[in-house]
Amino acid sequence: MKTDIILVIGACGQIGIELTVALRERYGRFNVIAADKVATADILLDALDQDALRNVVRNCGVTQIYLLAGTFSTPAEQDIPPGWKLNIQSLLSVLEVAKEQRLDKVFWPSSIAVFGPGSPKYNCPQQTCVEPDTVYGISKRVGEYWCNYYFEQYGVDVRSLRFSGLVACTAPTGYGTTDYAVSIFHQAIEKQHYTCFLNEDTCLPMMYLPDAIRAILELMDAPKEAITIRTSYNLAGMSFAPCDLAAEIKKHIPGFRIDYQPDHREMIAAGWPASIKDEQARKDWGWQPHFDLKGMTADMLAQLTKIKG
Ligand code: AKB
Repeated sequence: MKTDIILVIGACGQIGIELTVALRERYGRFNVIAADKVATADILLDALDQDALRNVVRNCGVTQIYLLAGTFSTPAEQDIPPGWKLNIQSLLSVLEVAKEQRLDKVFWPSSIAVFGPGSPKYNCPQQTCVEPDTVYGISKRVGEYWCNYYFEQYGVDVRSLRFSGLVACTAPTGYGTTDYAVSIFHQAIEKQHYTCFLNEDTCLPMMYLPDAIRAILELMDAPKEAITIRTSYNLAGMSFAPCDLAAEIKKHIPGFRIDYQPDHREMIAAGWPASIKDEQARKDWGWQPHFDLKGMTADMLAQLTKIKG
C-alpha cells in the first residue's frame, strides 16, 4: 500500500502548528513535512517558489499538500500587491504542482471574508450573493474559483473550508480582523484589561481551533464522491460579539475590564456576516462543531494559564 506523505506549507502559523501535530499523530512523525519560512520548520520553503515546491514534492514523494501560507485581512488591506501575490500565487503553484505530479489531495483554507455587505447578515448560506469588498476577501473568492477550476478541468482533488475567525492558544496573536478574540485572552490573564478595536456589539462567526483542525481532518477523510462543493464549504462554529466574549471571560476573571476604540478593522468586520449556515458540510461529510463560547473560553483560559505559568 502507498504511504501518505504530507507536506504542510505554512506549518508554523495559526492553523499550521496544531494541524501538523494532528497530522503527525495520524500519519507518523516522519511522514509529515513541516515547511515554512522560519528556522523551526523541517524545511525552509517559500510558498511562492514553484520550482522549489516541485523539487520537494518529487524528492520526498509527497502525496498530499496542506497550503496554509497566506496573509490576513488587515495587512492585505494596507499593502495590496504582496498580500494578493502570496494568497493567489502560492495557491496556483500548489495546484499546478498537484496537477503535474498527480497528487492525491490538496487542502486550502478560504474564509468568511468571501462574503460582503450584499450577503445575508444572519445565517449566511452556502449559495448566496458572494461579493467581497476587501483585498483578502477578493483573494479568497478568486482562490475558491481556482480550486473549482483545477478540480473540473484536471481532476485535482482540492478541498476547502471557509473559516470563521479562529481562536487558538498555541499561535501568537495574528493580524486578522477577528484576532481581537485571541488578544483579549492574553491581556485578560496578563493585565485584566483589554482595549478592543471592534465595536462592542460587532458579532462575527468564530471557531475554536481544535474544532477547525478536526474539520480539516474530517473533510480530507471524506470519500471523494461525498464532496459536492469544490469552491469552499461554509463552516460554522459559534457567533459572538466582543461584549459577549468579555462577559464570559469575566465569569472566570471577575476583575477583567474592557473598553472599546474601534479602528479601520471595524469597517472590515461590518461587511462580514454575523453568523453562517453550514448545512452542506453537515450533509456531505457530517460536520458538527463541539465548542461553544462557554466551552471555548474555559478551555482557552485553562490552556493559556498553563502556558504562561
Ligand atoms: C481575518 O480576520 O482576517 C481572518 C479571517 C476571518 O479569515 N481571521
